[in-house]
Amino acid sequence: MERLPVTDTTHVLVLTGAGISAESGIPTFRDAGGLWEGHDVREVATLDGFVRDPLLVWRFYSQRRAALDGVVVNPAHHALAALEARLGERFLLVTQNIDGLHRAAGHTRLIELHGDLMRSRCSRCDRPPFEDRSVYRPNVAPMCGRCRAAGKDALLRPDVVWFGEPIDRGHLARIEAFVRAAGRSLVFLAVGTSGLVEPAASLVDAARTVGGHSWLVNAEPPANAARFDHVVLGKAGTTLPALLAA
Ligand code: BV8
Repeated sequence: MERLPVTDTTHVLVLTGAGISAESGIPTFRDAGGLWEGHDVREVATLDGFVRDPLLVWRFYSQRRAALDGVVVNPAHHALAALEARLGERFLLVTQNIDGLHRAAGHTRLIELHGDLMRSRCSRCDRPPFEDRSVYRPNVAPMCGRCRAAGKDALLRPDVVWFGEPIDRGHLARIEAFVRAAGRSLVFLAVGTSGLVEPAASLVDAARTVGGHSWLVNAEPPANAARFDHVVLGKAGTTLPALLAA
């Protein structure tokens, strides 16, 4: 079994997608066939979709909150947390997942690029996003209490990044700074992602630009496999612990 080439100067940037949580029992987007109640997920996970049918979108996110009940981290999450403990500031984890499992595994050097399923925010006022683990009843779309107190009606929304919405610029700047500082000592490792969603899918190109090496661990070859120097096909729960063994 190959080992990720980690020396005492290597900087490791990791990108994870739904595949790393699959062995914790969370269906990936592809497994679900990309549909939700007959709708294309990319329709449901958009602001337009939310404006058009907030109850449908809240059913989608409430069901995913309910499905997290009892879900635990798997060996792939633990292997990445051990790597962060080993590398410290020479490690950065970027996840597309909103399931919170990397935080549960103990990561502190973590960027949740697409937000957090267990956080909500007002769709109208600027109150800060807040923890919200509520599984709302199918015919209830939650409203903002602060707006109501001001005599206004405003829906709460999940604090996630929908298709067509911008990624937090601070997140992108932090990733860029890490890649630039690492330069040729960078190893980029993508795990469990189909490489279809931007801008996450292009991180591999940023790694190549600075002369870094790129690795992919995935159950099957994804769309952007050809952009990686090394592709390790297999389940993350078994492949990653071996690849990252000290
Ligand atoms: C933006 C929300 C600009 C929360 C998500 C350039 C080209 C083309 C399109 C675009 C582009 N730039 C922007 C776009 C549009 C769009 C986009 O990328 N569209 C795609 C579909 C073509 N991107 C955006 O809209 C982004 N915003 O760029 O803004 C902008 C700038 C200024 C002003 C306005 C706008 C925002 C993208 C974020 C979308 N939100 N999530 C939620 O509900 O989750 S993305 C959502 O889908 C997930 O978060 C996740 O990221 C994605 C699914 O991808 P994966 O995680 O890869 O999961 P998937 O199921 O697809 O694959 C799993 C893989 O794991 C598979 O390969 C499988 O084989 C593997 N696997 C399975 N089991 C295992 C395994 N591997 C290992 N072990 C296993 N056991």
